Amino acid sequence: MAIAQLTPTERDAALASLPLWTLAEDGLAITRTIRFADFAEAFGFMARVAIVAEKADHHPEWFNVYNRVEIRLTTHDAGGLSTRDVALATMIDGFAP
Ligand code: HBI
Repeated sequence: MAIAQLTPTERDAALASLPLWTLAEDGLAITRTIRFADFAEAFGFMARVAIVAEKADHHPEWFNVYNRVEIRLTTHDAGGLSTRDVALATMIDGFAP
């Protein structure tokens, strides 16, 4: 299903509501790095996010080493940021320590 990219105004408003996220250099994604106590905590977080992401059919790009999870959110179907990324980032913030 096609979904629209956020306009620059919508993107700025979204970033203002997500202070822990950074706009990627290409402007097409938002990123956040989260550190946990250890690998078990990091992986538990990823499992919780994965369940909700799968239900929403919107999936993070992420990279994990031990206690660190680097996350990048973008909407491939839109070629950039969409409301789906904002919703997923908000959900992720709710699971993060
Ligand atoms: N996840 N981040 C992200 N972006 C998408 O556009 C996307 C997705 N998960 C599934 C999905 N799109 C489906 O709509 C199909 O395009 C696979």
